[in-house]
Amino acid sequence: MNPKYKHATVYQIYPRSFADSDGDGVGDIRGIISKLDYLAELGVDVIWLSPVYKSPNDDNGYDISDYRDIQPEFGTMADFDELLAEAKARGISIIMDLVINHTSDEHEWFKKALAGEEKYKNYYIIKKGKNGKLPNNWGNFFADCPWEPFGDPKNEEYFLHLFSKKQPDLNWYNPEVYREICDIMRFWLDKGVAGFRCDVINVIHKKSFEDGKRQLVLTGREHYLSTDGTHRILSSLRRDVIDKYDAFTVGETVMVDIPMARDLCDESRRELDMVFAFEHMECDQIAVKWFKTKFKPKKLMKTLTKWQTGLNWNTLYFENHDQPRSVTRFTKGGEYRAVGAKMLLGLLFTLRGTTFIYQGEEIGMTNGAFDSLDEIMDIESHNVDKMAKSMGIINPFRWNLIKKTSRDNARTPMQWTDGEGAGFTSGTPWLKLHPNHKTVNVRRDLSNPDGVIAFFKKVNAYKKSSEVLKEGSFKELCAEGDVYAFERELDGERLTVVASFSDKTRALPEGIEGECIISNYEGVGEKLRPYEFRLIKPKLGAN
Ligand code: ISL
Repeated sequence: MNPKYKHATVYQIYPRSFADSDGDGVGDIRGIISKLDYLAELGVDVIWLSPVYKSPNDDNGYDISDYRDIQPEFGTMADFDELLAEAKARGISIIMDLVINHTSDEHEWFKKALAGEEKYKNYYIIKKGKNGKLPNNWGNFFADCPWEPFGDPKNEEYFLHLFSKKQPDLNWYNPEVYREICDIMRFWLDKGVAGFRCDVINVIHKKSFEDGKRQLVLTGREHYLSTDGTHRILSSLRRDVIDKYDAFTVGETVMVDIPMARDLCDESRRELDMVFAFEHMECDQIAVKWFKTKFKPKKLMKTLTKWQTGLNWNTLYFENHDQPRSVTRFTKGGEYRAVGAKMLLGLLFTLRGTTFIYQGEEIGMTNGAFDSLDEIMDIESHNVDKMAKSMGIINPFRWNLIKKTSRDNARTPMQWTDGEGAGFTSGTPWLKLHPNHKTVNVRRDLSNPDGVIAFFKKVNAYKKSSEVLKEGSFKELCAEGDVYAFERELDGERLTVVASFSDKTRALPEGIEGECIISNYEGVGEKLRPYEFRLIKPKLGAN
């Protein structure tokens, strides 16, 4: 693990929705530059920048048509260079999103493949149909079919796309693809970026194209999840590129279990520094993420403990651009929105691991206020609607499903002020603004000494100053009902954390006493108030 980034506070920016400098309704790089002082003030060390590369935008930049150019609506390469320099001047590093499972179908490689150039056909996964049918029975991440006819239909050739049909999967058996991606990585590292968040990195290598075992979703995944081939590619990328720059990588690893995660970031194998696991994000769903069920705190707490004790080093996150907002998912919101947001942030800074914050989480932004599918832009949500329709699910039910799960819930424009356009844009925002920006916004929160941001800063600064929080071991003390408590310990020094997931008063778990150092409430009562969070220095001899 690269020690430079182990204890960093990482802040994810989804450029489209962060800050718009030119009034076209879409966030951009100059907008980000204008907010760097704010990020420095929060105590952010690293920015993870979601894709800013040239893209036809079928999946908001995760479909890249030129890895060495900037999406014009985000600005120019000169803007990017300035962002990097300005961030550096404030002690902030930038990691890029590395999307190398697939390109856009508008990438020149795919265009040349379509034009019949064998060299480039071999950059993608193109297979013959089987007896007039598709090459295999696999599923697709976006509720679609993963095979699309390639070129002239009479050739009966199909290309694989695990995501949208505008995102053809790359052929990682081809050493040319490996060389191209190494060059792209060097291009950005030479500019001075600190590393990469590697998109769906544990599915890039497919070990066979046989039919898969029938599953509710993603039939066929046993053929590509964390294969030996992927391990080999990752260690080569590390040796040939990452290590030469002292860079840092965090892998987005879908459907990963603990043994897989251990292998992917095992120090001796030298593959990734750390991984994003998903299991704790599944605690309010039935079987698939599109079927949400009532949130059960115990399931979340038990899953957190399972990963804290099962994996030596975790990424700590509750939000990103693919997940609904945590304050909506894991608390009742309403009058408890701010206190709940603080409690969740408290956990992100006191569990063992590297803290990742998603834009807006620091003010407790909530799920979007969408009224119908017409207001949703996310391709995944539209595909899910089509799929549900084909299954005979009628509309109020379909919308109910999508409203809660759509990735657009996290993509509504950042709420900077209570003004028109929420201080995000002077034009018409690309995605509906949440009307609660009138009260939930950065300016207002900053002016409140008890605001969510003030709490964020306090707990972030505390973590930076505390070896116990940074390096200490983890031990669960309580995960009963809706109260979570754990201990962090280093060389005999201990800290205890208590967090309530209840909107009612709760008893403090037995045996927990000491001086409360940080809390999301005034004063310390005998009982835990709704969503109360406490960081406690235990009395000597207690516990
Ligand atoms: O949203 C999801 C998790 O709940 C997944 O289905 C998601 O698509 C998966 O985590 C992969 O995500 C990444 O790759 C996608 C892109 O759409 C996502 O935005 C990105 O984070 C394809 O590049």
